[in-house]
Amino acid sequence: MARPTNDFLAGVIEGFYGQPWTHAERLELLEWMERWKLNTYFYAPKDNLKHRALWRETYVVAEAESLRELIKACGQRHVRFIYALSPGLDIRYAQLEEMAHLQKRFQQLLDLGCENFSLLFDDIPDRIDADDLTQFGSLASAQCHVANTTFRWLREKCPDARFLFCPTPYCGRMAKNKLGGENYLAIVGRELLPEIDVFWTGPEIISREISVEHIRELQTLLRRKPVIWDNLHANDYDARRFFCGPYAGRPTELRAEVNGLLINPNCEFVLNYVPLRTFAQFLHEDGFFDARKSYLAAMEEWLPQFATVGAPIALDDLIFFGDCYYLPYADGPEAGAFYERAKNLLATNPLEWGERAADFLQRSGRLKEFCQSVAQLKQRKLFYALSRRVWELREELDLLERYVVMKMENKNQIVPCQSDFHLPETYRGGFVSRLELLLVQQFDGTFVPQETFPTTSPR
Ligand code: GDL
Repeated sequence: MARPTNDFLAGVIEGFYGQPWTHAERLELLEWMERWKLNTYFYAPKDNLKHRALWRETYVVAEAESLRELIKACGQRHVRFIYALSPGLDIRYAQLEEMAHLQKRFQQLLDLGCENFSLLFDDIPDRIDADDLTQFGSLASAQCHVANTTFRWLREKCPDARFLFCPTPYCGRMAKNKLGGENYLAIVGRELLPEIDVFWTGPEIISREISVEHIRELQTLLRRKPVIWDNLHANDYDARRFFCGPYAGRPTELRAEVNGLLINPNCEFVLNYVPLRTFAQFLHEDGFFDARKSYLAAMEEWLPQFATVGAPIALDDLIFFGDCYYLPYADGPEAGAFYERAKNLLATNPLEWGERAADFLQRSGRLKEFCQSVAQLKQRKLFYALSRRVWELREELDLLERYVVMKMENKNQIVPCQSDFHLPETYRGGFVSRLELLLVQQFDGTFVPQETFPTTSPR
């Protein structure tokens, strides 16, 4: 298996919704990237106004200077800086002024030292206005026209510029649902200049797995190898979670089928050490990539960041905690086993428990202690990133412990279980929590109103 050459885009997309990373965080990222031989940083923070909502507006001096510094820092760290704009919310494809706006925006970046660019058309309304339709015939053609024109203009100024395009349907499910219109991807395959790279997130937006077969099918349609925009560790869609598990679910053979692999990780920069470290290992692995082994090694490297003003945190405890926030589709093995234990205690008679309750209480206690010591982290940014999650985890562990103890003490007699720390409205309270309860998701993914959801006991 060939290792990625320098043409292969290997690195990080800052492409999530929510608060963008700070300048200092980006500089730290570049330090990691140089150390781990990641060669690309892709700038696309969704909620930076001038990236998307106000894509026509140029930067003021202070903003431009900070980008200039970042571009320079990328150069010093041997990292390719790619600048993206997302004009798709309101661009009128047929109007010449819009092309002028794009060029003016990219020209400002060229002047700041940037040499690589991208146009993103993800997460935009799936429609095209009448004028554009008359001129181009389809959304895909309209977007290709804008991308090709911008690319040609750019290559005159910068002959080696890399240019990437994110289609409106950017995963298997969207393509199947014909997002963007009939034959969208085939049109892109035909009409987008072959030098332009095309992003793809896999079968889903958040893909559990990305197989070689899946990508080969896409290559035929796109007439090129895609660049993977990997959302495996993105957490912008769920405020309660973050993902510090290993890069997983992609075979190393995938590397030869794509023009690049870029990872769009957790919003909280400090939580990305293990995702990025294991991702870099995956990219450079010559033999078999063992995701769990890579995770355990990366956790050991991450541990020093967990220095506290009190007692030291043990690696085993950090791993147990990390297993609770592993990957979107999987708990880490320790968390998985803990969950099964808890579930089993709730479902069985204490007379059958043997040592199982004591074992559960011991593990729960360990996890709660970890949550408590997080408040003593010297690195406050890391604590702030974790504080709401550990609060919530502790609260659930507390409640489960109470229930298990109640069951044990009452020898399986059902007595009301109450807790002064888990009171109605302040515990799992609020409007959104109530909305969440209205529709229940079944195992096959479909939703039913709560009353019609089949329960185990008759109502
Ligand atoms: C998306 C968005 C991305 C977001 C991610 C996870 C792409 C191409 N676009 O659909 O900005 O962070 O999902 O929520 O992935």
